[in-house]
Amino acid sequence: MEPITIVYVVGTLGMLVGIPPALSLVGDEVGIDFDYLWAIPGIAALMYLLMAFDIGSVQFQGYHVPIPRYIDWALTTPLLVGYTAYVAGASRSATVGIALADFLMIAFGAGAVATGPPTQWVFYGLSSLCHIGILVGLYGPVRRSALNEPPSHRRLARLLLNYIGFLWLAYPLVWVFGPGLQWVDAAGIAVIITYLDVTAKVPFVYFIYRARKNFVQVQEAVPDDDLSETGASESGPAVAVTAT
Ligand code: RET
Repeated sequence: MEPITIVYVVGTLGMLVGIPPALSLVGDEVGIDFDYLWAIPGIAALMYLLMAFDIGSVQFQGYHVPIPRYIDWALTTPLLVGYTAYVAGASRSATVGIALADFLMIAFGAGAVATGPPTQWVFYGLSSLCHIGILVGLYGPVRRSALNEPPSHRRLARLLLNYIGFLWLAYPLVWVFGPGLQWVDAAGIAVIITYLDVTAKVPFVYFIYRARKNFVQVQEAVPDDDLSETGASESGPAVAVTAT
């Protein structure tokens, strides 16, 4: 088995870890809808499996590029930023706008990887502008709307926001030394990206899973008060509503 195959198998297994906690939130009456959270590790697991079998990879400028990686990013990174904005209580338009900017970032990134210099750097610049737009959106309107949320929501929103804000900075950097300048070969890049992808997705799902009880109390019971520290978390939404 080639080393790169092992890397992608490990990536697949890593993503699988995120699926059960996300699935457990489907249909939960938690006042906030996490029904599609499973798609983040789910789509990634599938795409990593394809990469493990080297399905859908192409050579661009003599560089090995797995197309499933870009399909994964195009579908799941809008979900990551979209859910972050949603948890922060951002408006629908802000949430959709930031998810759209994210999709464009990946689309331009695909353009960058498919072309050679100098065009690739134009696409790289456009993609980076979208990335900056996402960061401005997250640290501007999204963070501001989180301030109006109950403390437990606000804490989770801030965690997700900073997690995305910092971790994602690695991607454009890695790209420069990989497909961009080709100083690091595709196998080396595969290791780094797999590590980053699993780190970007699985803990993200877990942070939400870990905070799930807060949503029941805050949404259903006392909207303006933080009861997350009272420990009355086992009652569930129906009881909480009757108690109101
Ligand atoms: C590219 C290259 C062009 C410039 C920029 C990029 C940014 C990519 C990002 C990807 C994030 C991926 C994640 C995957 C999770 O599994 C396309 C690399 C700005 C930010 C979080």
